[in-house]
Amino acid sequence: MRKEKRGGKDVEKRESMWDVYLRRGMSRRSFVKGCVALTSLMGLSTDMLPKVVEAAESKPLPVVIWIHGHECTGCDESFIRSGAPLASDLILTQIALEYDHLLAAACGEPFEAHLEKTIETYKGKYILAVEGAACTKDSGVYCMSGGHTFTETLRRAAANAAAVIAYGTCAVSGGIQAANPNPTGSSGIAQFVGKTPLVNVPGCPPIPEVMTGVVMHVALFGTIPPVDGSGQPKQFYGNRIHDTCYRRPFFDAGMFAESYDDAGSKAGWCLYKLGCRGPETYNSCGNLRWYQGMSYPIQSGAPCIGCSNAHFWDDGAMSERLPKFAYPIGDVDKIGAAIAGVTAVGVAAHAAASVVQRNKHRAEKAKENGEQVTK
Ligand code: FSX
Ligand code: SF4
Ligand code: F3S
Repeated sequence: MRKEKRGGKDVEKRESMWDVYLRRGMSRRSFVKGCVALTSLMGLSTDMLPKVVEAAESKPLPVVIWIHGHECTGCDESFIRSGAPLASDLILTQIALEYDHLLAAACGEPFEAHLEKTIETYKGKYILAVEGAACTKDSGVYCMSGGHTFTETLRRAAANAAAVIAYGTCAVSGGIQAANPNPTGSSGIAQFVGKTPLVNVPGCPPIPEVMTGVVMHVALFGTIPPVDGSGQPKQFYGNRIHDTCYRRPFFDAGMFAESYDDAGSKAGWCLYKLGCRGPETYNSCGNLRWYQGMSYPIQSGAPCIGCSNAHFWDDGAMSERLPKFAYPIGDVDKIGAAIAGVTAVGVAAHAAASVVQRNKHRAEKAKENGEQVTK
């Protein structure tokens, strides 16, 4: 917030991203670089860069209120490790984070009073980020903060927000709290959001840059980004993990790791037989990865557990077993239909084709190395 003269009077003006760069003595070049990064993060073409620069120069920093329900806080932990932009840059120069249970230094009554003041002052203008599930059993008493149930605060804060972002699978569909037997009656937050536009950003945790892209889209353009039928930004949830997986050629060749640490796993063979849910999971992990593109579960040798899917805990996410659904190898691009229509014959054909292809590959490799082959 800074003061400016209007009609001879001092009035408070909320700073834009450019104002913050100026105040901090940062160069125009680094401002434009920041805008370029945001443009790409939002999935916009470079033609849109002038519009992003213009908005970042003129629009006030988006006020963000960030609340937490039932969860493990992994989503925020993921967010503060955002690499592009760095979380510190985002928080200090690109958003006005007014309230966050995890990151706030303040606590107690002044902190809670600040939440109420922020809701009142920025009515209809702030972005509400919500992590964690809504606890509904016994009027929500199993999740309270500042003397209010989480659901009460959520309802009030959502009703006055410009947009709500459900950040993490818990907020989207209940997550681990909602896993059977769901003792606290936990659910996703949608039923408490009312008519305010809602964007779902699932993942346990989600990729931090996805959250940044969504927040900045709302902030700079005043609308939520294009979403699919599940309310998820198309830009980030348009592909299955399987579609962008670097182990995919091994899936297609029928070459599967049999255990987490066998030679096949280390050589990058497909993790399907270890329970990989990549064929049924929509997320950007294969493209964006974590920690400035360093890695993601499959790259670290762990099968995708489908953490952006609703109810993935009840679907045996952590068990070493074949996925619930098995796919005929030729049908991987028609997965929705294949899930419903797959037959035992198709699965057997898949398995047989896999073995034939794998043995052929082994024989070729052995021949190259001048070795005997055992089947
Ligand atoms: Fe859930 Fe997030 Fe998983 Fe944890 O806030 S999506 S349990 S990473 O922390 O809500
Ligand atoms: Fe990658 Fe999993 Fe698909 Fe195999 S099944 S290609 S490991 S996403
Ligand atoms: Fe989750 Fe699968 Fe990505 S487990 S982090 S959606 S690879």
